[in-house]
Amino acid sequence: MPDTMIQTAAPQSAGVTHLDALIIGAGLSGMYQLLCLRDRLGLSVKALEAGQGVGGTWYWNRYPGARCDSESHSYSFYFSDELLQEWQWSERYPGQAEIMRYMNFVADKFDLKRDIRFGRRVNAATYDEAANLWRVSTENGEQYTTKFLITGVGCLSAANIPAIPGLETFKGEWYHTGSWPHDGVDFTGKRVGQIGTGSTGIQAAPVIAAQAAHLTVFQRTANYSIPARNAPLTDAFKAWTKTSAAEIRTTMQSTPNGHPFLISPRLALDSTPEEREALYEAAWDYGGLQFRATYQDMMTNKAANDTAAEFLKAKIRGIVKDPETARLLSDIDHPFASKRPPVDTNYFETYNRDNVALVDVRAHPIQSISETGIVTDQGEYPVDIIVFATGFDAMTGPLFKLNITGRDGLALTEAWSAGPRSYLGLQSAGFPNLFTITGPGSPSVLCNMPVAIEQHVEWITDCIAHMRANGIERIEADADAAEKWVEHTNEAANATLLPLAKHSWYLGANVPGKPRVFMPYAGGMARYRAICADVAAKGYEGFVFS
Ligand code: NA7
Repeated sequence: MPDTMIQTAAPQSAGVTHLDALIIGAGLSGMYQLLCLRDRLGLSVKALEAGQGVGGTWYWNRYPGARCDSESHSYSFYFSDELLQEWQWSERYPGQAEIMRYMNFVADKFDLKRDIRFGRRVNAATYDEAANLWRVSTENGEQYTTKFLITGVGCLSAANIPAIPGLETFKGEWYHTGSWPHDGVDFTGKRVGQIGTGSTGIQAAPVIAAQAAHLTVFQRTANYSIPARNAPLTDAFKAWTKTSAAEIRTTMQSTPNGHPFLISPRLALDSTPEEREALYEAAWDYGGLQFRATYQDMMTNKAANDTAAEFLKAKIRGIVKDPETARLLSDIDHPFASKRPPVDTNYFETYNRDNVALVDVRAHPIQSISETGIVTDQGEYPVDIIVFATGFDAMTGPLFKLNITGRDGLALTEAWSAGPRSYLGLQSAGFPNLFTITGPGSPSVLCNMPVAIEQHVEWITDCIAHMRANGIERIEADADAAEKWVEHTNEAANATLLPLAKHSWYLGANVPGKPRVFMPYAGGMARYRAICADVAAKGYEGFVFS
């Protein structure tokens, strides 16, 4: 038995549970990390989860139309061939309910739930330097100590509810899409106001409009969207995903975004306008995020991107019948895919319904919420239900909510007050033995999530195994290495068109007062994977062991 398999004797003190490793969150990240540390390394480990079940982001995001934009055969764990053979998705893109079934299937197959404590929201995590332990508490008063603390809290789990004056006086119902009631919301006969036209709002609006008496969409920034072309999977496709699993995994791990398709080597400006039109038309008909892969230079060359942007704006004008609504929807101020590109089912078509209206809140900002509606300088729009599809305090928000305090009383909020300063998105100087799965500075939201998660979890697992095999008690990112990584993260973003979207949550721009720093690593998942592997091969270069 390798010594990494030996269980640490757990010192227990009254009311405190001591662990080798504590994981926060039981979404894809937390579940796989639990499996790796418990079953592969033999550690004493628990996961704490605020929800009453596994699922992470999908546990909370139950809004109408909630569906993954990654194709189902790629929105899967690839670490277990057996799991890949046993699980079968039914549609091209998995809906929220099916993803929840998948998450529970995984949890049950690997017997994970016995080590997940549900209904536990972490409210503080403090590093005790003398003991080299993290002291973690939950809202319901539980206490834990742990050598390793690993966050799997997701990038998009802290709801951004804008501070609009008067919300507290509103007599109707209101909901944020990211904490949707489990029993659903009945829109029948109701006048609904939806604020926000990101990926979520674009999925929700068609479904709400089909049920509600009336839907008013409040748009601040017009957005591109590509038809998803969702459909049931054919038997032939299902069979192909089983026989070609290894090949699909290789493709996903070799591409910048972790999706199961390659980016074309073609350059947009090398094509004639006719060739471009034909390729864009084919990509539009095929549907989904693959549109972005039509040309290699789409995300690096503004003139190339303009060709795609113009094609998509023309599509909007072609679909939407009312000229003023079409103008507002196609008046898009940023390059295509410089904000997270939405994928939809009948989004623009929804504006052709008699019961749907669009309000431009860029020109006429929301001033307040009254007892009966949403108010701009154009007057009140009466509504019975308000849906906030207003996104999240992304990436740093979920970590800040944990109240993490590292060495010498340094709060994470303080350490990252000018923006996240993480080495590889995995660790931060001043926070020993704390790992952040898909943390800021890693590809995370720019990648198909399960691909990013598997890489991070496996890297963390190998690192902990290495420490245990070598009797190392502490790992901490070196401050200089972290600074260099932050610089590299900025360079990687600046080599693309991504920073040109001034209202993007990638930049923190959606949350008033948040520092404008490009947070995810835009250098590509495959490149990032190679960098992490190289760091480990060089004895964890840039980390300090003690
Ligand atoms: P997003 O993409 O952040 O979209 C939020 C939307 O809400 C966006 O249109 C915002 O406009 C709008 N918003 C936010 N605050 C306001 C206020 N105060 N007034 C008017 N409109 C506002 O969040 P999603 O939930 O759609 O998507 C998040 C990710 O989940 C997605 O990218 C996928 O990765 C899955 P803005 O653009 O900021 O002007």
